[in-house]
Amino acid sequence: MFLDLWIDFRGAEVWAKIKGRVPSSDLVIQVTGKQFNWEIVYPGPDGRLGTVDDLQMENELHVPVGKVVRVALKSKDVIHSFFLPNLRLKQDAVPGREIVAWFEATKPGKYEMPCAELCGFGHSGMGGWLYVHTAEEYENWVKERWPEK
Ligand SMILES: [Cu+2]
Repeated sequence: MFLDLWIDFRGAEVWAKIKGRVPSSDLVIQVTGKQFNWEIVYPGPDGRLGTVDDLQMENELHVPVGKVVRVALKSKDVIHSFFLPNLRLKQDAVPGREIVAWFEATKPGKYEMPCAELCGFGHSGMGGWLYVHTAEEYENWVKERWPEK
């Protein structure tokens, strides 16, 4: 009983840190679940979503290492769950809502990005990859996508 309360007491602080205060982010990316893909929209050089330089990709989330990334999660059909097991992040994507999640990847690499909510017959194949790039790699990736005119 005491231990349980202690966990609740200590856990509340951690929960508040992770879920309560979203730190100011370096990058905002929109991730939309739809049967059976993750649709990823990057804001482009202007840093704003919903503008002409947005770029859409399927199942590939590219981010720089050591930066706070804000994910605006949506769903086009049913409930999906955005899961980055290596980063201990799991958040439902719910139709009709935009839910903000965030992470800061500390190690470059390629990590699994499955859907963790049974969302239909194609659920088991629904997944993508999180690519965490070094600062230099990321810069090159951006240059390739948005070459300056
Ligand atoms: Cu799904």
